[in-house]
Amino acid sequence: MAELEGLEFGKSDFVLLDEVTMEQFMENLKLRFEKGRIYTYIGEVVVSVNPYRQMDIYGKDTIDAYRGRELYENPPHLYAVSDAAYKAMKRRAKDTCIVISGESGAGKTEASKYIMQYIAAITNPSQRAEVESVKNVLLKSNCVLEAFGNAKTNRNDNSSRFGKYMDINFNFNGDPTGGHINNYLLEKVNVFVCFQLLRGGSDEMLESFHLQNDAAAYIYTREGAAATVSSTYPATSNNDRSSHKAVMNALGVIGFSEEEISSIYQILASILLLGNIQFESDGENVQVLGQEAVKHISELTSTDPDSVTKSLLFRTVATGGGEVIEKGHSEQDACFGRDAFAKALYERLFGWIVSRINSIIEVKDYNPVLHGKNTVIGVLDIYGFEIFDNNSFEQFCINYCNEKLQQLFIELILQQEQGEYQREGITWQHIDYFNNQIIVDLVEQPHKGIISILDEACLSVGKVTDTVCLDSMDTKLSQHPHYTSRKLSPTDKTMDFQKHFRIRHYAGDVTYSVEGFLDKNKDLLFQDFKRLMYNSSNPVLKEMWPDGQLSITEVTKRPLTAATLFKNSIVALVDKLACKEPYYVRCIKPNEMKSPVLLDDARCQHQVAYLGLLENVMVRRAGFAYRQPYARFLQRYKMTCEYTWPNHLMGSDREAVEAIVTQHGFQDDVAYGHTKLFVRTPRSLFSLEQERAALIPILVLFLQKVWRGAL
Ligand code: AD9
Ligand code: MG
Repeated sequence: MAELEGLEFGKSDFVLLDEVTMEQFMENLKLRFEKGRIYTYIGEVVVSVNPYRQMDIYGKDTIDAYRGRELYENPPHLYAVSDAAYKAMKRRAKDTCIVISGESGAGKTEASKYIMQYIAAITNPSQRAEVESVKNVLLKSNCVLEAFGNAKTNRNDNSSRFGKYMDINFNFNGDPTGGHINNYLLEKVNVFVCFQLLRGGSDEMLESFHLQNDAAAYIYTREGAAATVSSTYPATSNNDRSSHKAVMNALGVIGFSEEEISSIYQILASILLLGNIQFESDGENVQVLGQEAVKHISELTSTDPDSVTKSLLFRTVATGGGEVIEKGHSEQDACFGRDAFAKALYERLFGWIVSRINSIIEVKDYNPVLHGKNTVIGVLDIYGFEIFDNNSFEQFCINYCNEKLQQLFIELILQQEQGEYQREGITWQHIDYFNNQIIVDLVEQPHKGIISILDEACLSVGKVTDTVCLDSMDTKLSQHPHYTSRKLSPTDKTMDFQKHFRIRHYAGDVTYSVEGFLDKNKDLLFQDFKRLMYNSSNPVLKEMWPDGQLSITEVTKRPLTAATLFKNSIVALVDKLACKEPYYVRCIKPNEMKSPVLLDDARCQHQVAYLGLLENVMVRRAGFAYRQPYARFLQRYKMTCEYTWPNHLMGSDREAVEAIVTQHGFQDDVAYGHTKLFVRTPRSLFSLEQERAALIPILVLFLQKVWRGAL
C-alpha cells in the first residue's frame, strides 16, 4: 500500500476544508501543487493539476498499490477512480464512465491515457492472447487518433482538436473484449497536421506524392511553418521519422490494410496540393492556375483531371423548372469551394478512420447467454469551457456542450447522493443548487433557442447576414435573463451593436462575435466535390463519400446544419453517459507558460469557478461530507480510542465506531447507515485525523521496539 499522506501535504479532499471559500480552496490547491501532489478529491471527484513535468507516480508499483483498493486507502490518484469505476463495473455489473474535463492544456488527454493504461494493466492477468490483442488495438487507436486529430496550438503543443468518447467493453471476467469510439466536432482548420504526418515519411514517399519536405511550400501550412520553423519544425528530425513509423505501425497493428494506409496518405497529400491551387479571372471566366497540382491531385485521388478542374470551377444547379445547368464560380466562390473541399477531405478522412477502427474493435459474436453480461466503461476526453478574447461559433458549440455536461454532473452527483442515502436508510435533505437548464434551453430549445434561430437564418432564401441573424436573436431572446447584446443593453460599451451577443453561462459571461456564424453553421460544400470523390476509382475514397452518389436532382433535402448535427451528437452523448455510473476528473491548467513550478492564482481561480468546483464541494458537504464503511473507519481510527485499540470486543464494527465517535464527542454530527458511517461536517473528522497523525510516530516507535524485542 502506498504511503498515506500527512497533513503537511494539505488536505487530500476539499470537503475537509474548514470553510468552503475560494481562498481556502486555492490555498490547499497551491500547497499540494508545490508539494508535488497533483491530485486532490472532492468526494469521489478527482481534481488534477497539470504538473508540466514527468511524475514518478504512474509506474508498476503505483498500479499495484491501487489495484483493488478503496479510494481513501491511498493518496488521491487517477488510478483510484479508475479502479473504482472498474470495480463497480465488475462487482456490480454496472456500466460506468469517467468524464474528464478542463480547458486546453489542462491534462485531459494525458489523464485519459493513464486511465486506459491502468485498466489495461489490471485486466487479463492470465495473459490470454485474444484479450491482449484487444487491449493492444485499443491503446494503439489512441496513437492514431492523436496523430490525425491533434495539433500544436499556442495553448498546447499536442492539442486534441476533437472531443473523444471511448467505450471499452468487458466480459463477465472483467477483461476487455472490444470498444467503440465517438468523436465530436473536429476542428477542420487543422491542415498543418497533414504535413506533420507526411514529412516523417521517406523521401521516396514524399516524391511519389509530388511533395516537398518544406512546410513553407504549402499555403495551408505556411503560416504554421513561419511560426514554428526555427524551433519545433526544422528539417525532418528523427522524431518526425519515428512518429511517422509509430503511426504506420499502429495503423498496421489495428488492422488497416496496405491499400487503406496508402489511401490515407494520398488524401493527406491531396489536401496540401489543393491548397496551392490558385484562380485567375479575366473578368468573365475563371481559370485554374496550377494545372500541375490538378494533375497530381487527380492521380492521388484516382479521379479524372478534367473532372477535378470542373468541380473547382463550376457548380451544377437544378433550376426551378427541373433543368440542370452548370454555373461558373466567381474567383471568390472558387477559393471558398477549394478550401471547403480541403477541410471536408480532412474531416471525412478522420471520420472514416474512426469508423474503420470501430469496425475492427467492435465486440463480435458476443452471446450474453453464454458469456454473461457485457459491461462498459466509457472514457470521455472533451474540451472544457472556452472563454477567449474573441469567441466564435466553435466556442459557442463547445460551451453549449459544457452546459449539457454540467447539468448532467449536478443531476448525477445529486442523484448519486440521494441513492446512497436511500440505500443506507438515511433521511435525505434536499440540496439547493443552480440548475442551468435555463441556459441549455436558451441554446437548444426548438423554435426559440439560438440554434433554431441560426438554422432558420441559414435556411431562408435570400441573403441573410450574420447581423440580420443577430437582430432576430435580439427580438426573440430579449426577455431571456441569460442573453444580452449591445442593442438590449446599450450602455454596455464592451460589445459592438452589429456583432456581439453575450450568454451568461454557468461558468461566466462569454461574449460571442456573430461574424461567420452563418457560414460555419451552413458548412457548405458544393455537391460537385462529393460526386467527384464518389466517382473515384479508389474504393477507400468512394467509401468516404457515399452522399456523392446522389445526382443533383435527387438532392432535395438540405443537409442538417453544423450546430444541429453537433447538438444531436451531444444529446446522444449525454443519454449515453446518463445511464452509466459516472466518475469525474476535473483538470486544471496551472499557468500559461507550461511551467512546473508556477500556480497562477488568477488563472486557477477562474478555472475553479467555471468548473463549478466550489459548488461541488458545497453539494458534497450539504448532506454528509464524509462517509466510510464501518470496517474501514475502524481500521483507520481505532488507535484513537481506548475501547477499540488494538482490537474491540464489541458485537459489531458499527458499535465499535459508535464508541470512537462518542469518545470524541461528535455523536450529533453523524448518522449511522446500514454499512457506513456518515459525517456531516468535516471538522469532526479532521480532529480525528490530527489525533491519528500525532499518534502514528509514537506507534511506529512502539512497534519498532516490539520488533527489536525491546519490549
Ligand atoms: V487540449 O484541450 O486537447 O488542447 P488537454 O488534452 O487537456 O488539452 P494534454 O493532456 O494534451 O492537455 O496535456 C498537455 C501537456 O501537459 C502534455 O503534452 C504534457 O506535456 C503535460 N501534461 C499533462 N498531464 C501531465 C501529467 N500527468 N504528467 C506530466 C503532463 N505531464
Ligand atoms: Mg487533449
